[in-house]
Amino acid sequence: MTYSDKILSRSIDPAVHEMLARAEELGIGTAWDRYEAQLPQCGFGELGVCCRHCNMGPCRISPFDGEGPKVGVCGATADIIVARGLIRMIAAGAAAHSDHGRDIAHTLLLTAEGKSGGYQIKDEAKLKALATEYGIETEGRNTSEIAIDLAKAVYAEFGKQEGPIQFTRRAPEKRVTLWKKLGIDPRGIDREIVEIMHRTHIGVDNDPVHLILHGLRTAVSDGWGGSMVATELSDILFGAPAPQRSVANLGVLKADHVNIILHGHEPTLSEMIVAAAEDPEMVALAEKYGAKGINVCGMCCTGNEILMRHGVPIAGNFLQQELAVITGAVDAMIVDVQCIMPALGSLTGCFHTKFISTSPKAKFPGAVHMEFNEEHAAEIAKDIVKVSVENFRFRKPEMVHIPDERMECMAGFSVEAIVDALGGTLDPLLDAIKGGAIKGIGALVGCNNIKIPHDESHVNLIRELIRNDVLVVTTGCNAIAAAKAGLLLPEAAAECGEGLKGVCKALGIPPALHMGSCVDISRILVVCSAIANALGVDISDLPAAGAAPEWMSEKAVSIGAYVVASGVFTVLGTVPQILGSPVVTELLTKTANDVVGAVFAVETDPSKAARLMIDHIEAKRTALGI
Ligand code: BF8
Ligand code: SF4
Repeated sequence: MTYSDKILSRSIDPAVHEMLARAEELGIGTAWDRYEAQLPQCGFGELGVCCRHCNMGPCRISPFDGEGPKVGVCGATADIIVARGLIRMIAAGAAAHSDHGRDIAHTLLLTAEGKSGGYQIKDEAKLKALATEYGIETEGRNTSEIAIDLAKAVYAEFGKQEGPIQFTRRAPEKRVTLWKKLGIDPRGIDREIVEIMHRTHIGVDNDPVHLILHGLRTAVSDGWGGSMVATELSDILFGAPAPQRSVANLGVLKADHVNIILHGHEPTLSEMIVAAAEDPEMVALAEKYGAKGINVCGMCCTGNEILMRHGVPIAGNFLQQELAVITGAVDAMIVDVQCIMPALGSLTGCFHTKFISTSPKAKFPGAVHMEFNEEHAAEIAKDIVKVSVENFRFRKPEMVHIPDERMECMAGFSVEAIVDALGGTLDPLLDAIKGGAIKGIGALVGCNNIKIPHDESHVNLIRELIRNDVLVVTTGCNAIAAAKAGLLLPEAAAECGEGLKGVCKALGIPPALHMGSCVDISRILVVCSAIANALGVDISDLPAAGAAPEWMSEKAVSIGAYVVASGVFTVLGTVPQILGSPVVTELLTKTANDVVGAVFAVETDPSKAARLMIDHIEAKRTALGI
């Protein structure tokens, strides 16, 4: 099949090409068409120099020398407006991750109290280890008692007025001392987010550097707080992930099965749906309607969660959500929160697909709302699966078009799993880094962004890094792109430089390790911290670099901010809306180095981005004398 240049320019994924052609054939528009309709996008917005923080505005600052206003009605400059806008993005992103963490803490508490509907504590060893970290007595106490105390202690992190947030103390001592010195050691998670909203109200904090520093403090409360809570407590409830083989891309949908897609973020829902779909009663119902079985597939980060823990196939990443529906084979698209396009409402209206929203926090036009709660989780999950299975009857075979594109992958490299793969300690990894077989670590994360070809930067950047002996750890939509490209297989070692190839072959691991969903970037922080501690240095001294090659969400802004605040140089592959402020741009791309020991770079070309990361890694190696 040959495709138009327009289609080929939108993605590197053949499944996407095929489905975009199908969409054209059906006369259906997608995010790519809506993006084109938006062009040209607002130049003031692109530079971050418009403000709507009060009703004397909207105000906008002219970027042209000598022409147009240089201040808003209140006197806010471009620097103030950009800094305020940026940290409001951090507030939203940190809120999203942390509210997810809060829900998991709530589920753990209900489960420990015997009030949740169907959850169990799967990882008692992790429960005890975390309880000990929190100073909770474990000797002679039963699981529920320990879990109640831990859940309450973790729950309290959100509403705390004074710090520290316990997990921040996992960072190397030097880092914590630096955070304290800079005044960015976070207090309570909610407190920091609220303070961003307060400081960015008209007439409060009008010092761009002071604003950004508080943005970093809030971001740290996300990465080492809310996100880490989400990850760690999910492991207690659902088990710490271990390497699993599975399959990725839209070809995981099956024409002869009921297809259920789980899209969103919180494993509290997806875990229960996966279990309910295995219920013999539901399977029998599917067979009654003529299906061969129930095929549950994931999408986006909740897909990553169930891929890592159960090997559930993953249908795709962010920009594939509409394309999944256009296959005509999805009987239900079940969603909770985050990264779910409202466009799915009208789109599912063109097909038989049931679009089912479940979160008390998130409703969508065109969706059926079946509200989920943890107290009756198993029951509700079964109802949702039943509705999905019953919808199979209405599938129109002539509308079914599933691309024959699927790729094997290996996912589930939690910190515990990495340590296991290394034979019980991180030493072999340290030795490989010191000896130079592995030059360093590249942490690749983040979304898809319609502004650049889907998956192209993700995949090219990973290829370039592994070719240069940089071990890649990946999460979120980057991990899904890697899975589809075959880079999460031990066989991908063939694409590596000689050093990394040898390590992958000896350990039987892929050169890109799938560490989970976006909240699981906290796992990357834990690994970095462990390596830094083993070497007796700070995270900023490590031969490590981060990248968000196709980022788009506010969550990604918070991630970038806490990764840099943790000392990791980070390359952004899409341009942030800050360039209208010389002060903020200079701070984030240059002076931050003197403050937190790391900066951002913006580089849209993946081979140049790889070069920046490799140069950084080489420089850190030299400084460490390795
Ligand atoms: O939390 S990488 S598009 S799905 S925001 Fe969203 Fe971005 Fe994907 Fe996961 Ni993360
Ligand atoms: Fe304009 Fe200032 Fe109001 Fe923003 S806060 S809209 S810059 S007057």
